[in-house]
Amino acid sequence: MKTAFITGATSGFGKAIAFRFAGLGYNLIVTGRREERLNELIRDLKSEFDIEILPLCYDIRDNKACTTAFQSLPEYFRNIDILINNAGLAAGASPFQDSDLADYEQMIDTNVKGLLYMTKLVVPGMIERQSGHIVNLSSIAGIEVYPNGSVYCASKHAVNAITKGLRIDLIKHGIKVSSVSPGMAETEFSIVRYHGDEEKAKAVYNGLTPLNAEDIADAVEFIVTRPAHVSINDIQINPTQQANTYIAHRK
Ligand code: NDP
Ligand code: 8X3
Repeated sequence: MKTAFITGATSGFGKAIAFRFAGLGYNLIVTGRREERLNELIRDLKSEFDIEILPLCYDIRDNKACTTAFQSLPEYFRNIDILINNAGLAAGASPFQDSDLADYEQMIDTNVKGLLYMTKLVVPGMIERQSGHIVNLSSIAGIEVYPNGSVYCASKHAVNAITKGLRIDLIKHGIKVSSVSPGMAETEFSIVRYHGDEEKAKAVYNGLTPLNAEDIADAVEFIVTRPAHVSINDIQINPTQQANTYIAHRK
């Protein structure tokens, strides 16, 4: 049985991807900071699927915690076939000059440094086995820059650069590196971005049907189920009512 390591599986895309991979018969390592959510996820997955699942509860911004968690993996879970670098967030939506440095640090530390920490830990095993697949959750914000999103967009531009760079460096080891770049998707993302203000979060999707977590799981499933000789570099996926980060057709 193959093993997938999914970061940020306590909510949104990561959770949907965990269920999708369970359905594909993968053993799973799932991560997040909220222990109760992880326990709930394990319970729900176990009740539906006959797979092995290991929860790892840690803050991905903390390299030491990433390393300790990774080193705690039992032998059975050490051969990671797929790494889904999904944990991430936007914090705040204000002009650069009005927003908090702490928000910038949280986004860079999670979306960029956390992704690097996990990739650095998982890649040596993939090189040893000369196979593997890394899928990074990027964003349309990695392609375009929009008002009040400079640092979130910067973090996702960095994810794209890392994705492309890894693809170049790992090509000789038979390791695929892909990304998914969604537009607006309704998860806990906007609640987190607006620091818990559910009204503001809801308003982001006013008058349109956003993507949902299952749509992203569809894209990830497509990416990881291609034949060995096919690499999907990126899937950019938007709601039908969103042309780009500026133009949304709201009814
Ligand atoms: P959610 O807020 O629903 O989920 C985010 C996940 O990331 C949670 O499981 C959370 O777990 C985890 N996470 C956040 N910070 C940390 C941390 N410091 N340490 C460990 N885990 C962390 O958002 P989405 O599912 O929507 O987002 C998933 C990814 O997709 C992100 O990278 C986001 O930038 C990207 N994305 C989202 C889009 C959207 O519109 N929703 C569109 C494009 C990209 P916990 O809180 O338990 O730690
Ligand atoms: C999340 C999508 O448009 O809010 O990455 O940046 S967007």
